[in-house]
Amino acid sequence: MRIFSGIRPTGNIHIGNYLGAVKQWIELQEKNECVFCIVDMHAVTTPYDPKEMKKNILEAASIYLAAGVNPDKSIIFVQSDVREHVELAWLLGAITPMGELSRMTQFKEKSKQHKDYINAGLFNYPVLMAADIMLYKTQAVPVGKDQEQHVELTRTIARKFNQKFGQTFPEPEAILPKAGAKIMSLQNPKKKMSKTDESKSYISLFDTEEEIEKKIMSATTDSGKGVIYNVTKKPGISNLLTIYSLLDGRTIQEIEKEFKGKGYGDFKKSLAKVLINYLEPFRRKQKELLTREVYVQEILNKGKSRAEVIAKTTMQEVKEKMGLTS
Ligand code: AQP
Repeated sequence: MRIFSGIRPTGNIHIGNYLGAVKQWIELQEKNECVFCIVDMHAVTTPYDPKEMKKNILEAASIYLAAGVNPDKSIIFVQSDVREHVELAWLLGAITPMGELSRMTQFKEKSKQHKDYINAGLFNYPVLMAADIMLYKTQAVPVGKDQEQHVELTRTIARKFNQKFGQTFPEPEAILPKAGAKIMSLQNPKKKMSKTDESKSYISLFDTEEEIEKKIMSATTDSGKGVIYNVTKKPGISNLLTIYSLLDGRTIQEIEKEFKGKGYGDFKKSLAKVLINYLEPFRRKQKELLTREVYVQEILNKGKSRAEVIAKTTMQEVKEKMGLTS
């Protein structure tokens, strides 16, 4: 299968991004042809600092590598390096119904989050995402829950294109992890963990031991006692239990049993330890990779060349089918 997925270089990649998306990539790359993109053109649709962009892109690339993406197997590249993404997005925009775009939850949420930055790019971002996916004739897209609706829209766009211009694109499926598809904010467990939120609401893959401890100890918990999984009554503790179980490998029930009769404090201290140990190799590899900028850049250059071969072939076909000169 051809797989495509990406992350916006908008800052510190957190355990939500890891558990929702990246962790799946590592398993999928073993048996599939994977294309992993750093989607910088999506990052400009919400407030950002241009001076930070290059750093964030290199950091994202080093995170992919530190997490275990194998550049000899998978294609790793930067979206803006392959111009066909934008070209295809424009053409797909012409067959995307406005009504479908208006329904997108991410647009509504991000418009609320950035009230002074509601732009047409943010509204159109699902069309660019569809182009990212379709350019590689992708069959499956490993993502977190928040992106499921965009993959569904991509299927609609692919179907419309095929009906109008002849069979060209597969209708891609979203692959969601069984658990961890929506890790919630540490400060507000009713909201998803997000890298553009305040730093104490997420655990970055590269937080120091002290930062992890502080963030977990100050995470919002629920009234009452008992380390019990109940998303409706105890959303805070349930979110922490999900993270604990995914990193520690034990089931939620086993962890509940261990903390029976104990308080939130004991549970949080233990979770902080689990996180510190789990993330230690990331911190180490990331530190090393950040001193090897040339090596990381070479991987991105190679990825660009490999991605371009596929992208150019698809664009040629699309233009021919749409009656445009190529
Ligand atoms: N909280 C989450 N739980 C599980 N998966 C998540 N993802 C994001 N948040 C969670 C998944 O991570 C991948 C990359 O996401 P993105 O960088 O493209 O942007 P996003 O979905 O908007 O993620 P953030 O962290 O909330 O970033 P900002 O703050 O920049 O908007 C996707 O597969 C996503 O589903």
